[in-house]
Amino acid sequence: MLHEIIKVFLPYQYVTDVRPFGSGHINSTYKVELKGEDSCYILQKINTDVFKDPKNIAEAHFKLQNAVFNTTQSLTIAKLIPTATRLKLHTDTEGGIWRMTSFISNSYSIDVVTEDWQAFEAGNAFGWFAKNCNKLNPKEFKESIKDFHRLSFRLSELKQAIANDKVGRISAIKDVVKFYEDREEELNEIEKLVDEEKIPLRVVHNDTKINNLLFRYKKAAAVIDLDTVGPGILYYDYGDALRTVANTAEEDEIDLSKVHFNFDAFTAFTNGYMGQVKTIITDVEEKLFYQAPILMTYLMGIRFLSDYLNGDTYYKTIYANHNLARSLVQKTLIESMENNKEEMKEIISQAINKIPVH
Ligand code: ADP
Ligand code: GN1
Ligand code: MG
Repeated sequence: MLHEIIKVFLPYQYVTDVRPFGSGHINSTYKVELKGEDSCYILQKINTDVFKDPKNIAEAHFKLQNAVFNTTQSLTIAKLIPTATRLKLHTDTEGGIWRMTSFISNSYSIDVVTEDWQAFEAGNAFGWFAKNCNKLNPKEFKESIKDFHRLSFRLSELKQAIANDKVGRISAIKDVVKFYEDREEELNEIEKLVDEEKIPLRVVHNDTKINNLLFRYKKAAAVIDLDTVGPGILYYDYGDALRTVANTAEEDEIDLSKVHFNFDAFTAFTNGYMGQVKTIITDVEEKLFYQAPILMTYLMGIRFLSDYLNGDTYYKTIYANHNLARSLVQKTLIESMENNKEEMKEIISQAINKIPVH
């Protein structure tokens, strides 16, 4: 089956290896190697339970690679490779939707930041992505998942999951639910400002976890996983990235004593990110960046929890309590971040107002 699909994109090449690749939670990803070619490819089956309109995703990807990221720069995005008949996507006989992208050569992804340069590079790369997307009109993009980062929507999903308690998991995790419920009120400021249009809507990535970035040697090389690119605000990308960049442990670490907010990684990421975006951010935006890491960690924490209560239908899981483990890591990270708010504000302000040294 996989070989037949590869042929649709690369009819004349001889495949020497195709194997599952990476640790994404949504799509099915394979690395494809070919005889006599140095360059490899990434083949992905798009998760159409999650992405209802894959055509829109492919169109947005194409727009980005043609309109924004079409020049040779040290950083890049993975390019969409059309089928031999010039289609952006292939539909197999069972209705599965496939796409191919160029494999970023000599690249690797990481799940946990262990050195400050990785955090700086991540900030610089996601900031670079945001700055380049500043030329695009968010009205010309559609959200690939409706209300993706809308807190009130995610809270309503959690409430529904609690009420349904489909698989009988709620009684054992009342304290976790309470932790999240206790913070609902104070975190809705950003959504209000977005609705009042005080924070500008832009074209952003919307899924900036650290393994959606590829490194080559000791440099960031490419921003990948463009499925969610579309309307959003800078806080989503800045905050969601720090959720993984400034976590000392894996997203699903069982030993919660290993989970801490890594302030050095936070500082390095912020310096890299703000170095890129400081020329585009507004005064109102500048003020609340410090809330973004907590907001986005919270949002992912409740999404994992909802999926746990719903019986693990959204994210890939490999054991029964996997989503709960992920949610507990987010909870622990939030507690650790909450103790650092004032210092975070200060570092952000310094990074934005730093005068470049020539
Ligand atoms: P998901 O939506 O499931 O997270 P991704 O597009 O992020 O899927 O791909 C999963 C993983 O595959 C990435 O974290 C990365 O390690 C690897 N990967 C994806 N695209 C490429 C690419 N073009 N070049 C090299 N590696 C890639
Ligand atoms: C998913 O696709 P992936 O694994 O890069 C999810 C993100 C979550 C992340 C949590 C489309 O990202 O929103 O933050 O898992 N993507 C989608 O690890 O839901
Ligand atoms: Mg991914």
